[in-house]
Amino acid sequence: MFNYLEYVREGNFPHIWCSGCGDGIVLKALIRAMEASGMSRDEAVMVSGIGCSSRTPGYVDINTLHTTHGRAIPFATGVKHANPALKVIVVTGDGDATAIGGNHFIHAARRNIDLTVLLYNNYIYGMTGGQCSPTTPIGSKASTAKFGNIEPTFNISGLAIAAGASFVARADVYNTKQCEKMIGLALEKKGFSLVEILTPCPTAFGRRNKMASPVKLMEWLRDNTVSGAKWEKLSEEDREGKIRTGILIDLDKPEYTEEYKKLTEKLRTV
Ligand SMILES: Cc1ncc(C[n+]2csc(CCOP(=O)(O)OP(=O)(O)O)c2C)c(N)n1
Ligand code: SF4
Repeated sequence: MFNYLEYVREGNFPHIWCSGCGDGIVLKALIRAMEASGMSRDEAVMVSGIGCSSRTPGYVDINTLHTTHGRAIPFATGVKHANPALKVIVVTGDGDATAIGGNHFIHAARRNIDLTVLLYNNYIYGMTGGQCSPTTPIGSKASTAKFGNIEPTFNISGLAIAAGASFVARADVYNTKQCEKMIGLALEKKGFSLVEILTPCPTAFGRRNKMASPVKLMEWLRDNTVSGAKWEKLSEEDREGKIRTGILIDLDKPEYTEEYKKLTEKLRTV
């Protein structure tokens, strides 16, 4: 029997997430993936910024850093660079990683630094009450878009691929098995790995968009996501409006801390 309590800080419960929030489902998938990977908890470090999703490290009993809004990736880069043997996991939100922290996200992917980034995409700023983020769909309502958002959205996974990440996958909390699997693969991968995880925010997003019930949001995920194998069989027409999940890219490329080590060793012998 799996003992989740070994991985959590019981003293920090009950958690602060609203009922129906998907963040707890990601937490469970992450714990299961960590256990399956056989990683040492002493050698794992989890870093987050600020947001509902960024509360995750508060609940996990490994080395954790809760940093400033948008700055999880630079803190994590520092940790990894100081001790490349560590397994460094970043937990971030769509606002945290692609708005205030957008530049850090792009450049960590470009450097291909060995971080596992779990980006909880709930299409909104949850913690501060529902302002638009760069992933809020066109037409959706937000506290900063009372008449519907007119801004085009970022394709986060596409952005990471274009910037140079070696592993990019998309998952959603309706398909928990796939979510756990994608996190596990990202943990194994050397290089910048991203799992963009679609997760419902019934409070700040759902209520404004006729999906106040968490069940509605879960049904939306079920009906609008298509995993890799099924996606390949769909016609262009049937793909319209659907979101592809599963592995989107998996490449072997030079990793930053290894390249840095090689360079310092070379210079030492000159
Ligand atoms: C420098 C700075 N600007 C703004 C804030 C306010 N703030 C805290 S969390 C947050 C948004 C978080 O949204 P997201 O990253 O999407 O995470 P979610 O809460 O949806 O999980 C903002 C704007 C802050 N803490 N610091
Ligand atoms: S506001 Fe949204 S993201 Fe934050 S805990 Fe509530 S449901 Fe989750």
